Order: sequence, then C-alpha cells, then structure tokens
Amino acid sequence: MRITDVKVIVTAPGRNYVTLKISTDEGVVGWGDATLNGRELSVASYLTEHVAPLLVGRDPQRIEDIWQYLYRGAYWRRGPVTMTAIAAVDVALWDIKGKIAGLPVYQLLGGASRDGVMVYGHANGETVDDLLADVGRFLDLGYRAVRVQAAVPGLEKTYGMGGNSHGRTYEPADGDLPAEHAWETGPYLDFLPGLMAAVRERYGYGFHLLHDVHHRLTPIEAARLGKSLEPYRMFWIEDATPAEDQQAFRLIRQHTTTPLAVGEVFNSIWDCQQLISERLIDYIRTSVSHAGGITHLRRIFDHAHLHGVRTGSHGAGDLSPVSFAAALHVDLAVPNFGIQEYMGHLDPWQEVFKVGYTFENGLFHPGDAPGIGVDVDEEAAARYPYQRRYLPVNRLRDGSMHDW
Ligand code: CS2
Ligand code: MG
Repeated sequence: MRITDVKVIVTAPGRNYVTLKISTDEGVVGWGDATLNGRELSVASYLTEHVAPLLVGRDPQRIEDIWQYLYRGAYWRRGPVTMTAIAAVDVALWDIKGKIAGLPVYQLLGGASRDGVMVYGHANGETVDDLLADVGRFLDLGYRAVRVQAAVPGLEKTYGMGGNSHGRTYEPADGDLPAEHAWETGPYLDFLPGLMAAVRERYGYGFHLLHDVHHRLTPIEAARLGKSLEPYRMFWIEDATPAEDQQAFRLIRQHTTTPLAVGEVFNSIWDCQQLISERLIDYIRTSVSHAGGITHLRRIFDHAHLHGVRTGSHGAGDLSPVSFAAALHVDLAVPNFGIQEYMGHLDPWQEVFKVGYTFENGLFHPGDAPGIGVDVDEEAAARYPYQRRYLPVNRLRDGSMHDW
C-alpha cells in the first residue's frame, strides 16, 4: 500500500478547523485533526509545504517509522506547530491502520479497559445562581463530572464564560484581533472558595467537581487556592500556574492535597517528564492533537502510569470532532484513564464532520467502526471559509501582560 495524496482542509463550520486527509492507492483514507487555536494556518502551511511532499509514496502502515522520520528528520524538534502537524499525520495513519484491519483503533491499542469514557461538562454563569442552575443541567443530563467557572465580582472578564456543551459551546477565539482582558488575582482568590461551597451545598459530593485556573496564579497563590478548596474535594484544579516551570509544582505540593492537572499546552513528553516522574501532578492533560498523535500520547500516558499519574486529556471545542473521536479510542484502552474533557462543538459542525461516538449515562464510547470512526464532507467544508480569529490576552490593571 502507498500514500497517493495528502490534503489539508481548512474549514470553519462554527469555528476554524484544520483537517488532514491521507489517501492511499487502495482507496483507504485516513483523517487527522491539525487545528491549533489562533495559529491554524501555520500548521496548515507546515503540512502542505513541508510534510505532504515527504509522505507521498510511503507505506502508510509504517506509523512509527513515519513518526520518527517527521520528528527527527525536521531537525528542529518539538513545539506546538510541529507536534500538531505530526499528530494529524499520526492519527490519520492509525485511522488507515484500523480500516485495513477492520477494527476500531481502541482494539489495536489493547482493547477496551472500561465500558465507557467519563467526561466532564462545562458549567458556567455570570452569577452564582446562574452557575448553580448550569451545574444542575449537566447533572440532569447524566454527567458524573462538571467543571465550574463563574464571573468574578469586580472583574469585567474571566476565563470560561459563555456557552455549554449541550447547546452553545464556549469558544474563546472570537476576535479578528486579540481581545484584551483586565485581570486581578485578589478578587478571584477571595471568590473561589465561596463558589465551590455553594456548589457542594446545593448538589452535595456525589459528583466530580473541577475548575480551570487557566495559568493565572503564581506558585504560592496556587498553593493558597488549593488549600482553600480542600473542604470541597475537587477532582482537580487545572493549570494552577504556568507549567513550563515544572519545579514550581514542588511548592504547590508542599501546601495542598487538592489534585493538580496540567498539560493542554504541552506537546511532548519532555514538557512534563519531571512533573510526572516526581509525582508533582495527578492528571496529565496532553491531547492527541497537540502532543504528537496516538503514537506519542501513548508514551506520555505510559510514563504517567508508571508514576501513578492518570490521564485527563484536553477536549475543548477547538479540538475538532476528529480529535475527540481519536481521544476516545485512547481513553477507552489506557489502564490509567482519569477523565476526558468534552466541551462539544459549535453548530454547524455536524454538516462537515460525521462521527460515530455516542454519549450515554455520563460516558462516551468511540463506536466500533474500523479506524477512528469519522468522516469529513469535503463539499460541506468548502462552504465554510477560514476567518482569522485570535484568543484573548490578559493584562493586569497596571497594563502588565499576564497569562490568559
Ligand atoms: C481550556 C480551553 O478547555 C480548557 O481546559 O483551557 O478552553 C483553552 O482555553 C482553549 O482550548 C484554548 O484554545
Ligand atoms: Mg484548560
């Protein structure tokens, strides 16, 4: 079997996506997600200009060799653009592998280790009452885990407001230039414990409660937040502090037992190797579409398994349905699964992406179609042209740049 064509499809049904299509001389096609929110065309160009010419003529079954060729052969290693491009190729090749074998990809990864994949919904609200009502909606839908984000009194804007997975999905990249938000940590740290207390008081402790700090605290502030939330038994607090500084998590660990999750902005095992080896985190959030695909994600998850760290992959709406389908196959098979993020996707995504995954009783299942179980309607995709969109930026009140 040989690769005959490599096509990059940039389309925007609800938001921008970059999708990779690998075609073979035996008519088998594989799909991969190459979307990098706010920098989509950089990955599209990397694939079209630099990767596609290297793939045509190769045997698509040689997934590991192609992965190593693209990773080592570029000389310039790692980084979100490179690893998202490699991820898209990798997932498309696993899709082809499954179709050749007549098996869903999870069967090629060792088979199911569980009956379904637990996901968390995204409740949010401009007021505590709105937030509480949104939490109730997710619990009524059968979710076993809910992330809560709320407007912070005294702050005009904060992360995670707007939309919800069953209906309007939260999409932060909404400006043709980056929106500038003003941030202040004090009101946030003062507000959070009361918010979580209100959630537990209303709904009890029978479901998992999560929160995304979104990189905004210093290590000692993160330690303070974790300590203040201990009575509310968080499933995790996410991105409590920017995690390039892996050692910073030693400080947080000294002060709190609140579980920690990081990794959605990581793109290789080297970004998190110390965090995992020293057990400085409890969940690793690397995704199949930004961390080198199924081939590399398995290495990260195996390293995590050896150190008692569980998986908690990123699954925001800017990771396409192709990515979510692939993630479910990995989630179903890995021994150290923790939880999978599911934010849903903005309409009219269904016009372009045809998926086989299902949701029931708080659990997703990827389905048993050969490969990853997705298809892409290219004619529909052509109806939704790309529009440049940026994620917001954060500044402190004195104008200093901060982390969004
Ligand atoms: C967030 C994302 O889902 C999450 O945990 O961190 O919404 C993130 O802001 C976006 O994926 C960025 O594109
Ligand atoms: Mg996050």
